Amino acid sequence: MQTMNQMKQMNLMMKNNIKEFFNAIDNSDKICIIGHVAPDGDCIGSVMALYEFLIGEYNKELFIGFDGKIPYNFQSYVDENLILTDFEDKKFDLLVVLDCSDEGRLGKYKCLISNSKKVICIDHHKTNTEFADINIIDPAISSTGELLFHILKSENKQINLKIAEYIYIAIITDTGKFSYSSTSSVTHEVASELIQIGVDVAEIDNKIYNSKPISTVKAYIDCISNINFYYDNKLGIAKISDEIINKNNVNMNDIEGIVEFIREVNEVEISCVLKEYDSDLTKISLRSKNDIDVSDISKKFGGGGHAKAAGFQMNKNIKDTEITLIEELKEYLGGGQ
Ligand SMILES: [Mn+2]
Repeated sequence: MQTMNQMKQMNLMMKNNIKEFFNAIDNSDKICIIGHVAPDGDCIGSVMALYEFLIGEYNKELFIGFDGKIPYNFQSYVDENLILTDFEDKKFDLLVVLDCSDEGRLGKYKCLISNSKKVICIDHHKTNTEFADINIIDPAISSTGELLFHILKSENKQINLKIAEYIYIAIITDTGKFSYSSTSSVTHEVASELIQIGVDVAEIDNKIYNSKPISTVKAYIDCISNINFYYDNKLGIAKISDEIINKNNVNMNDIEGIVEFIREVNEVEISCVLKEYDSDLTKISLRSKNDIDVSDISKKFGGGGHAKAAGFQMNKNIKDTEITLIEELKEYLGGGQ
């Protein structure tokens, strides 16, 4: 586990990369900050925290990009007018990519890589491909938000309340409210500092977790009433079908927490949610409880992520994806039925 002491003894390469990051900011006029497709709490929190920091400390032309709808519970934290829409012909001095493991995860903003003089990636995915010019990557850290906190602190930068709130959102969402194994004592120390700065923990919890529209909850109920279990209940699979989405008039990314719900089952080792995007496109989210590394499984199919939370997509319909996945997981979950 990482301790504050180890963090203070940040390795030399990391230190140099952080220096280069701040030099690059100093030397740039037009800066764009983006995250990964289908933005989640860590992605949104990190992008907005860095945006707030830059707007407070520098006089730069700033842009932010999110590819995919901002989930309903994060909308109050993002001014949608700031989001870059016409970008194909835009050139930037600096592109900062946050919480994104590879170029493919940039979605429609992938072209910005070649349209920017310098690219910096700040990330904590162990599957990160180091695609940027400067890579500040630490897979031992709970979230990109926490990593950003350490980066700012290492250069004695001021963290104001807004930045603190965004970093706190990034941390709680990526650690499952401090419950995943990526949560370290340092993560708690960081949270402690953020609360000292003035973060209202209960207010953020209400906004992020206790604000579900009834339509989303009904879609959630439809999904969890059709979970299938395999391999002596070690594998649980739920499907978010097009039918469920349309019937309840919700967005795919608004239905949260199903993969975590399945993992609550005592015997479950791998929980899985299949999302039907098209008749030949299904996205797969995987979570593991103990020793199985689901990022290895995802990598086989061109995806990535963390040991206990990963994902990929398949060009198959949702039913065939389920069949393929059950077969694929046989080697991890063994015999039984
Ligand atoms: Mn993350």
